[in-house]
Amino acid sequence: MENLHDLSFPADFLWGTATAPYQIEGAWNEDGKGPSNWDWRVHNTTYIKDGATGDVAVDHYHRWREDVSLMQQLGLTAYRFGIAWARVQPDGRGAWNAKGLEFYDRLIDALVDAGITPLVTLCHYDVPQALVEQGGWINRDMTGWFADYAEAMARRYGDRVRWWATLNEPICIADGFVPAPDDPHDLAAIQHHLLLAHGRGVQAIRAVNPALQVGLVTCLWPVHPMLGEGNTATIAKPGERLQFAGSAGDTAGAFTPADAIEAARQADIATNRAFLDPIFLGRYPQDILDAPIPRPIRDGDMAIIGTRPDYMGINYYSRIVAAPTRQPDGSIGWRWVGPAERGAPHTTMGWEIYPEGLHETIMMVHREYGAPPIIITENGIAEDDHLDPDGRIRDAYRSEFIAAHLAQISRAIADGARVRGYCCWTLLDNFEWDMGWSQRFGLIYVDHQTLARIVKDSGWWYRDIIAQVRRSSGGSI
Ligand code: IFM
Repeated sequence: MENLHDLSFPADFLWGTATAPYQIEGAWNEDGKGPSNWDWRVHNTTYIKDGATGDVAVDHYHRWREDVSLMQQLGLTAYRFGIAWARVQPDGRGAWNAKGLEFYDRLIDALVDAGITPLVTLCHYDVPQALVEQGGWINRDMTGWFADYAEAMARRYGDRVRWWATLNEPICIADGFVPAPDDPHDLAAIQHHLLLAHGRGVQAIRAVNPALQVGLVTCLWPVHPMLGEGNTATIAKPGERLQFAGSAGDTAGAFTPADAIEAARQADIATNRAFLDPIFLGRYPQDILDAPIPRPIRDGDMAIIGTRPDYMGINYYSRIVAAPTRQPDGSIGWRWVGPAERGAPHTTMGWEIYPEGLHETIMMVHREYGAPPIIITENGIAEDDHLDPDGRIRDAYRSEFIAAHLAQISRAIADGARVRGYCCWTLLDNFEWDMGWSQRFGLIYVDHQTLARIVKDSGWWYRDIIAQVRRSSGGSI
């Protein structure tokens, strides 16, 4: 376990957990909620492991009081959750659903009463299915519908909610679009419209109240190039990620170090810079502008997209190790070399455990995008948790994972980064999208049959860490 005694966090640091509405709420068709794209996906496709659905999920819609009470027991000072657009506006346009709006009123009031700062995400993948039937994110009008929804939410809840995020992980929203677009122009449109919706959402919320803090949440990965295969593979070290120790003339297989560096550069653009450059610099990376399929950019779009956010929400889970591949036309492409292939430690999601990458990612955003305030909006680990006969879940690996990542955040703060909070993914074991119920990420164990909640050892450990930091003046542990 990381020695946490040397770590230091600001006294007002937000200590939270994060969830997403589809993954926890259930009540998919109750109290006037409209169907969402995820309701459609789970009921009409075979993508989901074991045919699982979020129809009931972990029943947070009915058990929210118990869940807020658990947050209090953990001593959380923040809670990041999402609004299900189809619950508050069943068709995504027009009439609002009073019962849905009141559900979030009650939840927010309970959080505020408990001294827990709410952080709201407007779209964590799910949108009203009625809008998908009009093209969804392929349709440019979606950006206006989203801005109207963002404005209405800020009007309704902005008196109690200061922290807002427009979208969660636009890269995943685009990838998960169902049915997958046949026409690559549609994919380019989805990607552009998501960013435009973000920019219009920021402007709409700011117009309601400029004091509200609005950001985008994306998953970021440091990318490290890899050359060679098996035992002879070399991964360029963090901080030297555009260089290999060997001479530029070294080769491994058919590729040169320059090829590996090019592969990593491409992966970095596709996963990180495709989002960071537009929102902070107001322009797409040149590779995207030069791509054979153009994004449908109209005059004025980039200024809207580049409306500077108040903070950056970073979801950090792992790094990408990218190896070069040869494209049919002979040019270099890239492939993700997973940790199992490299014999590196990884979680049940198949993601490498690589805490140092969080420091690298934070510092990259800090240095290259004008030092924005940062919230770590997700970070966590899925493992095979077991409920022991004595009723405990002994998940020391989860505490170790979180401790190692907190150490990297503290290091980044010491290096000047403006990190304002940490939301562990996730509060409760929940519905992990296409992987159904197979992954347990929670600080709280959920019995899939009874939906009973049991705080894992890591949950109590997190409570103790939060308490220690908050007790000590200046935030040192
Ligand atoms: O469960 C997801 C979450 O919805 C978005 N970020 C990654 C998590 C783990 O896969």
